Amino acid sequence: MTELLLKYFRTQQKVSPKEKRYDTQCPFCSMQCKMQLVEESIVSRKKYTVIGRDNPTSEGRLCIKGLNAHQHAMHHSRIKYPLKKVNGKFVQISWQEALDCIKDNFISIQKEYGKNALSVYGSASITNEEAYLLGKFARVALETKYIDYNGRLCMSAAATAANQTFGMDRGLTNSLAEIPYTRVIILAGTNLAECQPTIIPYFEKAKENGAYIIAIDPRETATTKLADLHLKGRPGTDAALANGLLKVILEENLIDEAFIEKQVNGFAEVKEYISTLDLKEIAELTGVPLEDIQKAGVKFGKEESGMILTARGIEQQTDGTAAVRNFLNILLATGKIGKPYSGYGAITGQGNGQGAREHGQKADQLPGYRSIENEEHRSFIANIWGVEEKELPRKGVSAFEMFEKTDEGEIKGMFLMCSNPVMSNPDANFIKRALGKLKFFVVVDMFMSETAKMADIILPTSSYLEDEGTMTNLEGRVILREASKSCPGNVKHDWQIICEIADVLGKGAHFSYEKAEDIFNELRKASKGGIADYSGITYDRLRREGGILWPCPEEGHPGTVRLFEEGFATEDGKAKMTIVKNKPVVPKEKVSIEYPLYLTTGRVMSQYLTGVQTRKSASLSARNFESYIEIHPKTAQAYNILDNQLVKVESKRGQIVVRSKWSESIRQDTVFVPIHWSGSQNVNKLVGGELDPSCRMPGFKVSAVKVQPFKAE
Ligand SMILES: Nc1nc2c(c(=O)[nH]1)N[C@H]1C(S)=C(S)[C@@H](COP(=O)(O)OP(=O)(O)OC[C@H]3O[C@@H](n4cnc5c(=O)[nH]c(N)nc54)[C@H](O)[C@@H]3O)O[C@H]1N2
Ligand SMILES: Nc1nc2c(c(=O)[nH]1)N[C@H]1C(S)=C(S)[C@@H](COP(=O)(O)OP(=O)(O)OC[C@H]3O[C@@H](n4cnc5c(=O)[nH]c(N)nc54)[C@H](O)[C@@H]3O)O[C@H]1N2
Ligand code: SF4
Ligand SMILES: [Mo]
Repeated sequence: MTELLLKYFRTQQKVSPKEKRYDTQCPFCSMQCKMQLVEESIVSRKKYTVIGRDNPTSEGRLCIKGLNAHQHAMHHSRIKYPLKKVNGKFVQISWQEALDCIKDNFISIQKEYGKNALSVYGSASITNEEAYLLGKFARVALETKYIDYNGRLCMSAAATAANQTFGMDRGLTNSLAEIPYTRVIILAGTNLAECQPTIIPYFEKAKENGAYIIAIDPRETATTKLADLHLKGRPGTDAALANGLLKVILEENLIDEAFIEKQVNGFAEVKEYISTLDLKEIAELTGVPLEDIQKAGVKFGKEESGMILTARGIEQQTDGTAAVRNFLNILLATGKIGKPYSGYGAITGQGNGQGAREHGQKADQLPGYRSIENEEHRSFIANIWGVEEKELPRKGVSAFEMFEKTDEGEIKGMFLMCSNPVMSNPDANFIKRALGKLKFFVVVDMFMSETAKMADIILPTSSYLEDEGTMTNLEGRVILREASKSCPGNVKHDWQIICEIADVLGKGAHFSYEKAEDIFNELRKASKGGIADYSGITYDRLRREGGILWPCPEEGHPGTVRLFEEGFATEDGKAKMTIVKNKPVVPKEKVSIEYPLYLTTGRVMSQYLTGVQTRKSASLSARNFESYIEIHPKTAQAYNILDNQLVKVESKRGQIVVRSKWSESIRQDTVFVPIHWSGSQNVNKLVGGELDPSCRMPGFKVSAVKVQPFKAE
């Protein structure tokens, strides 16, 4: 009998495995690496293999997160049916029940408290079609001014700085293909080796070709190891450091006078201001040795081509916009933009961090990077949406400020799609309190995130394997994510969910689409003539050409690879330099006797953002399964903290408990905690809610904390 069974199984195994292949893109970072998931059915088991697919950006490479992304998408804890909280517990309900409940609550809240009592919180991990639709949903279906999204915590400083300086914001002014040929690169507050790992070969090639790399980071990271010079500055002092670099460039006369004359406004004022600064003071303030500031300034100024790339290290500050503008001042003074192998890049974070900031999820924005306060823009979009211009709401407030409005009682209901603000916003204890005051809270997610737990209704959504649509990667390249796997259970796509709610609210006529492509075709019209013009891009072209860099105003237009070759996007075609003071307008939290250390926060390679997805992956969690505090051994010893010991970390706002990781590679006055773990390890319990006055970015990268060994009470 056993023999027979064994024989049966052997023959079964020999049967050629049934194989399915799904084309898609990684759901995580802005590289948007193209991939294929191969599903083999072997007896009762399914085996998954992931293959990188060639494309102009990641060139077929994948990192550890992409290789394991399917583990969360296939995870048993995916929410597959709508859920409603009844007496504190979630129960499964039908879509009809969920939609009716949302309709009743939304209508009664707006009747009692007015249209703006409802709010929408969006995301840069959804497709362009969905981001566009969510903006339209807030303005047309809910008629509320309150919409913003998680990109506010991510790209807002760089975007505002680029808009103010160049008149437009596209993350990279050049394609990645130019990086290998540039002569000098400044990496300011970016850890791309861990955060966009498949980008690294571009920098390795640049190094092979002799490029000099300067990294600015208070820690040594996989990225700073690529650098020839590491400026290990004190957190939050990057604006001053940039002034130092510019001072060296001016003193050594390494400026491009012809370029400044033709293309730049404000140079004389900036030069005048810089002449009043003292390099020694800057060295002291930043903690970067004077010789290194001089070396970096001379190197950047002297080379004939150069690029500056910034990321959240310098941007997630209460002077993030100013800090970026100051680095742009360096580019402009040296004429290193708008020509081959020279330019700027804000390394975009989320998968659709670029596209999702262009088409109307921002509080003050309409599609195509239009302004909701500009009469012409309003009329143009109102016309496309089939509503009256005067019916469109005006601008609302930023992401964190929406929670302040919730806490104050002005916002009573929220529709949240694809974000986990209980973990990702500053002052997590406050966010939880504010969300607790909502009368009605709807969350659209794949999982029971820390935020979803607080919802009244959870709507289950599709993953990157199931949901087709376009994403715009860090280069500004619009690409089509082909996703064809069928949805599990009763899951629907984000765009379908938006349309169905609009329909029960009586606005179905404005939200009638059969497929994502229909929404894209409307987005194309809505973006026409705007800064982020997608009107020449079609799904057919994306399939044929593999991706198109915007602006692309005509179907015959090839897309725009390098920006600003013929001047800037400002009225007079000139870029604007501006004076940036060493000390920010909104003072950053200072260390004190009570809170003597700077805390900065960020990422590790194997985990993604609030970890809701990556913590579900066994392979990724095995690499980093809990949070930690990176601390210099000398600092640790001063506070009696051993290596690998639980540590209580406290700020004025809260406390967390994480394990110590001694490391000589971090500054002695600074500690680092990653952002991916929840509950008592949620680092945002420590971070404050002060915002950059220009872009409303929180200061995630500087808080004052104290540390001590953790003792169970
Ligand atoms: N593995 C992984 N990859 C990701 C993500 C992820 O969660 N995990 N998230 C994605 C997203 S949404 C984003 S926005 C990007 C973020 O990408 P990055 O901005 O590169 O990542 P961070 O780790 O937040 O910060 C970058 C570096 O800034 C340094 N830093 C901290 N404070 C300062 C400072 O005051 N000045 C300077 N100069 N540097 C400072 C940190 O030490 C860190 O090494 O990554 C994307 N890719
Ligand atoms: N202290 C500190 N805080 C930070 C940062 C920092 O550096 N330091 N970085 C900030 C940055 S740059 C960012 S981008 C934010 C991001 O922070 P969040 O906006 O909270 O981002 P995620 O953790 O990606 O949360 C996404 C949620 O949506 C779900 N989800 C995933 N895909 C989909 C989808 O297609 N549709 C729907 N409906 N749901 C989906 C996931 O399961 C998850 O629960 O965090 C910010 N917070
Ligand atoms: S996380 Fe980023 S670099 Fe890694 S595979 Fe995904 S898209 Fe590519
Ligand atoms: Mo981000």
